[in-house]
Amino acid sequence: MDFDLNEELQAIQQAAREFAEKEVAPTVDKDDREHRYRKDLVQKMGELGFFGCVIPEEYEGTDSGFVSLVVITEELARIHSSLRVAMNMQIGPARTIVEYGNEEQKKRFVPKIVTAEWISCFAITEPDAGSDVAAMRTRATLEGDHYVLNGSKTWISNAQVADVALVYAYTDPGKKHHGMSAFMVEMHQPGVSSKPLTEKLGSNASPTGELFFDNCKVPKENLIGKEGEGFKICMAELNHTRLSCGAGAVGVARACREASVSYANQRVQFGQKIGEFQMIQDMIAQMVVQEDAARLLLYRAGTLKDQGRPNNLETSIAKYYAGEVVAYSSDCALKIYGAYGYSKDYPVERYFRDSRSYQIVEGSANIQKLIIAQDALGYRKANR
Ligand code: GRA
Repeated sequence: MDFDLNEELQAIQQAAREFAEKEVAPTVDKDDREHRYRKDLVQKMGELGFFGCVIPEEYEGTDSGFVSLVVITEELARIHSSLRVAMNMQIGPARTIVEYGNEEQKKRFVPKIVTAEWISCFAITEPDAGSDVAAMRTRATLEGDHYVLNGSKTWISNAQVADVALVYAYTDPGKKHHGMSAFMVEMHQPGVSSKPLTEKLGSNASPTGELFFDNCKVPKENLIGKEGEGFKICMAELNHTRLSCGAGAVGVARACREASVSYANQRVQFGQKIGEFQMIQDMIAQMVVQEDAARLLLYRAGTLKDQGRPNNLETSIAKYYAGEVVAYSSDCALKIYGAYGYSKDYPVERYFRDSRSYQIVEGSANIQKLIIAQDALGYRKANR
């Protein structure tokens, strides 16, 4: 097994790093403080092909694969975790349409999402349906040549800036999860409205909001897959977005490790660099090992996806572990920086705030553990 990135992946990594360091880093603190969504940067990411990595070339993708998705997302999140979210919002719907949509839908939606001409999002969560996806109440009722969508979604990244959304709703609630369906919904139309959510702990430059559908008409042609396939499609989408979410966690963990190493080599206390104290070394060693292990788990899951092999279990393992790693690393970074870590003068307080999202989004840490443990115990196979 080869643990080095091949030349193509190295070039992609270099391009993503250059973009993040040159174009994102200069304004990252200001963007975070001012809660500024940088559509211009998202569009630049589109131009650079970042959103096309798991999309075939005929739909404006680069088809460089899921490992490249991990590589790109890590580089972005290392500089600004909020931009990691943009990867999922464009790639989640685009890839889902590639996998489950018909030819006409692929041609109509995918190129515009991949190039970021359209900002997109996906809408699963509702006030009473978080981990329990099947508890959603949004309804889509077929009336002639269109569905009528009613309901509301919450905690939706990009809700207030999106042009299109992949929305999950019940077409036949009596059938429970077998009665759920997936739709592409154009956002600039009567019956759709949004509202920003109150201030969050982190991910400040990534907008989050509520979506409301009030007798919103969705053409029949916008049903993705078949009626009743929504739950399966949703799980498949999450299985991909969890990978780049894990990669975002590793990016932030790496930023914590790099900052900690640098500070431990500068800060002098008791007549020596604090890096020379073994208790600091303990933290540095654990940060290095955990970051490395998380990245390898992500590469494994990405490789399985690229090979078209089952990977739900490996993706959940990688996503779960990366979320734990970034929580630990950001905690260590704060301890190593001491009072300066607690101040807004250094980026570690931002890393700390952003890090917390990774144990929550795209299936919480407990949901990943549930998937992993139930597989191990033989109750329910994760890979299907
Ligand atoms: O046997 P069956 O025909 O009834 O089918 C069952 C099962 O086999 C049925 O669904 C099937 N199924 C799947 N099919 C294909 C379950 N998992 C899969 C799969 N991976 N692929 C029902 O199964 P069940 O076990 O009874 O379902 P459940 O109790 O609802 O449990 C499923 C589970 C808990 C794993 C699921 O609901 C889940 O993953 N929940 C977490 C929800 C989540 O991840 N939400 C994320 C929201 S989006 C987000 O966070 C975006 C943030 C933005 C950002 O920062 O990135």
